[in-house]
Amino acid sequence: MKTLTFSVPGIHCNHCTHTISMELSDIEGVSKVEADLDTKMVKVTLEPPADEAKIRAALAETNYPAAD
Ligand SMILES: [Cu+2]
Repeated sequence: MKTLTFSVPGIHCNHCTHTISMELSDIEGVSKVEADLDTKMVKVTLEPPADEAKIRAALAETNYPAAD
């Protein structure tokens, strides 16, 4: 299990953080999602089969792409 942090510039309100949390939590292997409105950072605790690429893909699909 590891924790990855993503910068998501598109976060602008609590609805955004809620949407991101819901979408990422649906991914198998993701155990915890913390999306922060102030820092626009998303912290994800995961284990296989979830990985960084899957989280990035899900963020992009939800229209909240992670910054590089
Ligand atoms: Cu919003």
